[in-house]
Amino acid sequence: MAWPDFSEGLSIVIPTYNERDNIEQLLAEIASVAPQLKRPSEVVLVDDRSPDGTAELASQLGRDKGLDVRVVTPNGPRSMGGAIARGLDVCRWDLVCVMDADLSHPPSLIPCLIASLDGGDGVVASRYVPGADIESWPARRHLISLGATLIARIGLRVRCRDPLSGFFVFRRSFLQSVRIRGDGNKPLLEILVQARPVVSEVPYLFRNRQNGESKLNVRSIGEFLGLVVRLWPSSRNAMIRQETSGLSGLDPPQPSPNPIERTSLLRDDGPLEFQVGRNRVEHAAGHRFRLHR
Ligand SMILES: Nc1nc2c(ncn2[C@@H]2O[C@H](COP(=O)(O)OP(=O)(O)OP(=O)(O)O)[C@@H](O)[C@H]2O)c(=O)[nH]1
Ligand SMILES: [Mg+2]
Repeated sequence: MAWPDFSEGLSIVIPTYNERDNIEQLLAEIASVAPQLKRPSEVVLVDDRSPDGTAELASQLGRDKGLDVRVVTPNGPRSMGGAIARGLDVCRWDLVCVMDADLSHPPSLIPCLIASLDGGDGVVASRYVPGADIESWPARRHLISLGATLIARIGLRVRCRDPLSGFFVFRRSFLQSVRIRGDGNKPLLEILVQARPVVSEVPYLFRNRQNGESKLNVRSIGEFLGLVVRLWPSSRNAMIRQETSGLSGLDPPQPSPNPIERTSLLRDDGPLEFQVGRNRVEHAAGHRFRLHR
């Protein structure tokens, strides 16, 4: 299957905890991109009882903006990864996009992510492919992210360049073979290691959060390392399976095919929907896409 059918809807799964200061802009941006999706869509906001009233505000804003916003409030301990796993369980459509609420992930990229699915298993919005950039991260944050990314790529032999991205598109039917636990808060890594999907990566401009507090702390780093240890046997087993089936599982990590190199994405009324500038990519919102080989 190439381009997903327009009669098929999209579920956008967003974990939230104390995102009151970001939720209005986020939902406004999703509402403004909705016409380009040309398909029904719902927002599944999985909120761990944020004390700042994120969930109530999101429900209200959904009604005001005519967006289908469903707030899910899990029981149990607060967990970003657990919230995403729960969202994937309860969403209505097969096609799902997972993203953060802190405006680091631009909703204007969603149409391009869906277009890039193009017969693959998933699409990752990537900070580490040519054309991508990260805005206003302190050096320490860069170091932590790069270190964790290298641990995941080399230790677990995943080929995706940004396996810790929180912004990605998959089909839930493809994910049925994966048990996403959400421990370590990196569900994409769980998918990449356990299902070995074919994914494309789309570059984007990651913006550091402007409002609200980061939930990244020393404990998150420990939980991530725990996840790597848990996934390690699966990564070895997957490699052995690939070896015995004649595939080159022991190759060093390779970049995933970049959809911009692999296909050309054309706007109906003009050239590429990306403007790739000096080491950064701006996504031009408000255009219709069609896929061209
Ligand atoms: N439901 C739920 N959502 C969470 C939890 N922790 C974080 N989130 C949400 O997960 C998304 C990512 O969280 P962030 O705090 O931005 O973590 P990060 O993106 O790894 O780190 P920074 O962007 O550097 O702050 C945001 O939408 C948060 O609101 C949680 O315990 N439960
Ligand atoms: Mg964030």
